[in-house]
Amino acid sequence: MKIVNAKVIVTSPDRNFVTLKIFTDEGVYGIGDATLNGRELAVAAYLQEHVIPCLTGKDPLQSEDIWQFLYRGAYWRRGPVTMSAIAAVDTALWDIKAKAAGMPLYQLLGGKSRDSVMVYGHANGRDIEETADEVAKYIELGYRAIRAQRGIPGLGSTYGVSTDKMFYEPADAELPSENSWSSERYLDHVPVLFDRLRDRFGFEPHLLHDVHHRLTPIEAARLGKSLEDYRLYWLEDAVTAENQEGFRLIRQHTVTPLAVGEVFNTIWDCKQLIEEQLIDYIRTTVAHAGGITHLRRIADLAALYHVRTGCHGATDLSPVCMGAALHFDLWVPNFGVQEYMLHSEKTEGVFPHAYSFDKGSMHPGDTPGHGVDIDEELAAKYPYQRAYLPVNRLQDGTMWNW
Ligand code: GCO
Ligand code: MG
Repeated sequence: MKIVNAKVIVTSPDRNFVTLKIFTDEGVYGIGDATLNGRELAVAAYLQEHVIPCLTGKDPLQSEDIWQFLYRGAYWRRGPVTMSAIAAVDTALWDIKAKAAGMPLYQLLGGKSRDSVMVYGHANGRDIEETADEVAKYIELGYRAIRAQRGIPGLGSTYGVSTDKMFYEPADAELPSENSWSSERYLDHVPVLFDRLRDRFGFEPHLLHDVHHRLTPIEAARLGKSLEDYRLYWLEDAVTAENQEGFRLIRQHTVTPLAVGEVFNTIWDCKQLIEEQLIDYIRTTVAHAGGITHLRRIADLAALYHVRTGCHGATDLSPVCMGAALHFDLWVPNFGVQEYMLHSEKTEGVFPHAYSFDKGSMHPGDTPGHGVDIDEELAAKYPYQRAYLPVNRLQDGTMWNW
């Protein structure tokens, strides 16, 4: 089998997505997600100008060699743009391989390790009661794991709190909008939310919370400690993680489980975190961490150190990434949970898929490949729209982490 051609499809059915489609001489094609929120066209150009010319003529079944060729061969290693591009190629090649074998992708990874995949949804509200009512809705829908975020009094807007509850979309403006932040206010208000949620819902539902990189290690340690009684499933992105050692300090002070990694792109970004058992869940996913080939490598390292997976699954990961991630989740022995944010109806129309949701769990489906396709005619109706994630400032105007 030979790769004869590949193309990049940029479409914006309510939000931007970049999709790579690889064609073979046997008529089988594969697709991969290359979406990098707010930087979409950089990955599209990387693929178009620097990757696609190298693919023609290669055997698509040699996905490992192609991965190494693109990673080692670029000389310039790692980075979100490069790794998203490599991920898209890798996902498309696994799609081709599984289609050629006539099997769902999870069978090629080693078959299923569970019947279905537990997912968590996002409940958010401007205040405690609104968030609690949202949690109740998710419980009614059958979710067993729910992330809860609340607005913080005195702050105009807060990460994770949307106007349209079920479709949270942070890339909300043509140029970055500005949020304001106070760690002091936040630290005072979050424990009260979880106190209320445990009081109303008991300890049966798994509750999660995302700090979105806002705290320093000592502040995160304090938050983790003050949440211990509410037994969170995880506390996510408590601090920025360029400095992996920062987690050591948090770990020394709290038994609240820690998750991190949605912005990581390689095993090198989490090596120390995993080997020193500074985290409990690794959030890397297919589209941003080098595809199935590399994600599997991260998961295998994590398994040695009791770290479980919790793949990122926000709306800026396309259904192609979601489908591929669900195959990975169904197989991976050290699975924890999968994030699932609903895509809009328009997005669902552009990306027909075999995966399905039932009572808080998902299944990737059994069609050959990863089971997600792209309707190119429909995709063409939604041209790219520039959209940025917000930026964040402290109340005195200092730039902070969004
Ligand atoms: C999450 C994430 C997202 C990110 C988004 C950025 O936990 O789902 O934090 O909401 O903010 O993916 O592109
Ligand atoms: Mg997050």
